[in-house]
Amino acid sequence: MSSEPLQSIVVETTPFDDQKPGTSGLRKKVKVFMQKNYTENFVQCIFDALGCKLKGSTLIVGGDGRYFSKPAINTIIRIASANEVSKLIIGQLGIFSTPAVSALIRQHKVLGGIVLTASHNPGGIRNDFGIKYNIENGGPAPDQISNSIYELTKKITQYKTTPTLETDRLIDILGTSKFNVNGRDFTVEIIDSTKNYVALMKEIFDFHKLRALIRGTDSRPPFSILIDSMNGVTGVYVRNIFVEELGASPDNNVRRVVPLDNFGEIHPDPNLTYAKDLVDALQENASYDFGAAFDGDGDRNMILGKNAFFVTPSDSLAVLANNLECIPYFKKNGVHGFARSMPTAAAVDRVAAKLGKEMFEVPTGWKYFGNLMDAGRLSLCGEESFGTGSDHIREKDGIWAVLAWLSVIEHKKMGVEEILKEHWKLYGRNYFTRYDYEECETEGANLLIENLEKLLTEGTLVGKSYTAQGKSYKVAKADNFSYVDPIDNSVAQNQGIRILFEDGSRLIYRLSGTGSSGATIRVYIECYEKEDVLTDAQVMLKPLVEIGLEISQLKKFTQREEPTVIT
Ligand code: VG1
Ligand code: CO
Repeated sequence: MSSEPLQSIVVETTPFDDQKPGTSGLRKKVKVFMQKNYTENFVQCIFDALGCKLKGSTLIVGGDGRYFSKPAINTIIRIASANEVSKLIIGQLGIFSTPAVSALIRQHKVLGGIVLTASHNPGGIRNDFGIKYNIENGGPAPDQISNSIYELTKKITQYKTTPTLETDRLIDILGTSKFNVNGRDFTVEIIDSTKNYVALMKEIFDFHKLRALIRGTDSRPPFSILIDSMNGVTGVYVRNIFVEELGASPDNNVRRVVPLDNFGEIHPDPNLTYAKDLVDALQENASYDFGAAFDGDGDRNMILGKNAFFVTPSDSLAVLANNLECIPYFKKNGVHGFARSMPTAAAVDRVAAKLGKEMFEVPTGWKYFGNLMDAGRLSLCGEESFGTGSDHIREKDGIWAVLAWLSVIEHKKMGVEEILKEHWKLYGRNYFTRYDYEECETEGANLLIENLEKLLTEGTLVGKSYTAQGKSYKVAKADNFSYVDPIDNSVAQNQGIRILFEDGSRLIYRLSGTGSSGATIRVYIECYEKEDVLTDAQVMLKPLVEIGLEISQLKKFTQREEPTVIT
């Protein structure tokens, strides 16, 4: 390709005041990113935050292929070339799942990666886009780096770019292009989106056994699966892994496996509300033994059994923790500690206690797991928000979670529901539900949190009893969760209001940090039962839900009668 010398230029710009990264990167409406210099400013600030490490570095770039990905990648190429980055490794057509980016950063031992995604948020011209920076270990940038990026966005005055660098169709074709920018070499390598990731999964799992499970053997009928990519990026990985490698049927075992830049106008979030299609398919067709869905960028997963039997992510984590020995990766590397985010139900804690493993409780967001993994103290972790993963990478990993579940099923020769029932019998059951009130008025949502904080400072909650539907709960402790990282002692404060009851039940309130408009309030409700483990979760948690609404006065502050999503 073009080898004639190119010159970069400096472009004057002015700051935007809304470029604060949230729980996982900067997420805004596409229209916001399309504003003149908006994307350029943010990308330049990422580079400025990296300081002298940037010079001569290699970065991985790619994302879930949502609308605006291509122009954003072209902008990144031009700005990177002008900022003395020496090489970009980009997925063909800009496609990489979030777990695949994490894996590539680690495999190539590069400085980091830029992930273009707004994850489970809807895509398309009227919806969301996002940019996230991942560091050397493959994980999302820690708060300290995100904060310095944000500080820079507030005062940026110029960015550097190479406008004459021809990006037209550059990312469409596999191969390496070399440029000469300001007398330096700048390389763009376009690689296959799935190859490295598929190889990694083959190292971790026993594909022969999984293939036998899915295809069936002389002594065992095929285990019938239905994998739903929800038109997100996992489509390409699912076709490769489940159809080509594991022998699943492209017609009957997978669905929505062509990534679309607007996700077919659906909300690519694998939960009971937004993946209702999959739930219905499993309920209508009882021959399916297993169902799974992923979000837009492939880091979330939902696991269902026969007749759409639902596995809460908190239970999913606990079951995997209890059965890791059947996965070759853990046989080889051993199992160190476990961890969960604070709002995630504590089912895995019981497994950790029984197996004598270290257990960590971190704030919401995958970035808090990375240090523990790097220190060799954490092997498996999860979040209630459909995130499960291990120390094979530093992001949650939807496809990994499904392969892990299939490995457990293959090993135990049991179905999903049976496995859960056995687990509850052994450990008791943590009932969990989450109520989401999406896109509320920001003012009301803030007032709700302020009011709860007031109750905390007044100290009136502790010792108080609440009764609903004949059940009483006494408050043992109430606080705003803060976390000290055991490895680098960094502190994360105000991570969610917790009301902890004497019997171990919990109510948690926090505002979402991934939305792009209005405020989303999340209420997490959990209780534990040692004996009566087969009641429906919504029935079991009804009294606590009522109490949770009463304490927070949610209806008054939000004018909402019902949540938008119940999980
Ligand atoms: C949500 C989830 C959180 C998850 C985050 C990113 O954050 O609650 O557990 O880590 O999304 O997931 P929030 O701040 O909206 O509650 V993803 O798949 O959107 O990268
Ligand atoms: Co995601």
